[in-house]
Amino acid sequence: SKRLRGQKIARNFIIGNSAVQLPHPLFIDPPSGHTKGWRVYVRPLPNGPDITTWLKKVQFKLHHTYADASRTIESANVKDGCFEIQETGYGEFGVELRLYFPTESGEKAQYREHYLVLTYWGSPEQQAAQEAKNWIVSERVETIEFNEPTVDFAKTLTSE
Ligand code: SLL
Repeated sequence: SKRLRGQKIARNFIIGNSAVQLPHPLFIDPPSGHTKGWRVYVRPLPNGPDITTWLKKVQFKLHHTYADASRTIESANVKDGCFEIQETGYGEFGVELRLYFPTESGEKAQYREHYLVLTYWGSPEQQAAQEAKNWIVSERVETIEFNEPTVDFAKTLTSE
């Protein structure tokens, strides 16, 4: 469909991970040697608009030590509007994310990277709180820009 000449539409969302030290009730029977349970995700801002209207699929590429390193989540299958992979392991690495948009938007996939944080970080007080709760979170607000989107995709992007 027609494109919005000279216009740019930006959307914000979150890319991040949570992690726990194993053993942990959310991660049953981890393989031997796995000391961490984690989730890596793409999700809306707190109380922010749904992102599954414009984000159709996220491919997460994990470290090659994982048997099936490429994991894909479709918007039709997300829970709570959050594209997420859950795993266990022993070490940190950069997760490559490929974000896909509706076919009819004509937008190419966009790449992002998230380096997993599985160890306590920040001030001694922050680290003590993470250890006490056995809960680590590392996330950031990410911006995505669409240059001269189609009129229809622009509507999708800005509808809430
Ligand atoms: C490290 N440079 O050694 C990193 C590599 C790789 C993590 C971390 C695989 C688990 C599995 C896993 O945790 N890989 O074999 O399923 O710290």
